[in-house]
Amino acid sequence: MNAFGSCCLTIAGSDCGGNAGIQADLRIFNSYGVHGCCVVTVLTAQNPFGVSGILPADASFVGKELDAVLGVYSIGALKTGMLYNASIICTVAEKLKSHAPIVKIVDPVMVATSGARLLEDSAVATLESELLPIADIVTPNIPEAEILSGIPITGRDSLFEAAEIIFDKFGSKVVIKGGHALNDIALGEDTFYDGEKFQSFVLPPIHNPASTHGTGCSFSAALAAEVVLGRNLAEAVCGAKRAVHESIRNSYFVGSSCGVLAQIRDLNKRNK
Ligand code: PXL
Repeated sequence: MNAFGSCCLTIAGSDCGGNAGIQADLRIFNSYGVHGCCVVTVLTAQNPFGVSGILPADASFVGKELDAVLGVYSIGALKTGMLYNASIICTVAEKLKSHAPIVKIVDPVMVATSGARLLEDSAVATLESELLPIADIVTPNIPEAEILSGIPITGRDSLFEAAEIIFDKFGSKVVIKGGHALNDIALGEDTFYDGEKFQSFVLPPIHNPASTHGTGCSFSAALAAEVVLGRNLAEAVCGAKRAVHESIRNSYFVGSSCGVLAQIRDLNKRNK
């Protein structure tokens, strides 16, 4: 940490329901006691049952937001979430290229749990060619890992192979989030590959949580906060997993059938 202290940046979409996107990210940064800057890429109209509208910002405006924060705030780590289209991805990648010391976590957000497309089909190639090569770590779920690696994941062997392919293709470390049980992979088992070895992280399953919407966003935001607090990537994956697990375990209802992840106080203290 430098003399000014470090903060985190999220480059992501807004979820008006407050479950996912920048709202989830800022909630997590706050839980860690870390200041969060937020570059908004798109507005979404949504609730836990579906996305009814998507309004992307002009890529040039996303560039202005980035110019306003990069170099002024002491950003130690950033995460990208919903980027939606190729021009926003190109702008983000171009601006970040000259900020090599910032640890870059790319959450390759493609499809919402509800099935809504959060990345245009045509933008997947741009994500691969422009942004992933400058990522320090990429955090796909299993369907996203299948797309990035180009192979189907049916169990542990193919999961490990997909992680290796992603590392070899983009040169970034990988954590594949296992939100679903799959043959010999446990429910919620996360797999971290740093180019040399695999580490699996498993916590006890949580039955009937009030909500899991926003857990992917929360995980990558927690990774950024853990990194800014001085943890290496393997420690950060472990800490972020525990943080998200606690949020799910304490999730609660704020409307009829409308669950939200819990805000956990003092995650930084818990992880010391
Ligand atoms: O969980 C992926 C995600 C990311 N960002 C935004 C979202 C979602 C899922 O709905 O709405 C803004």
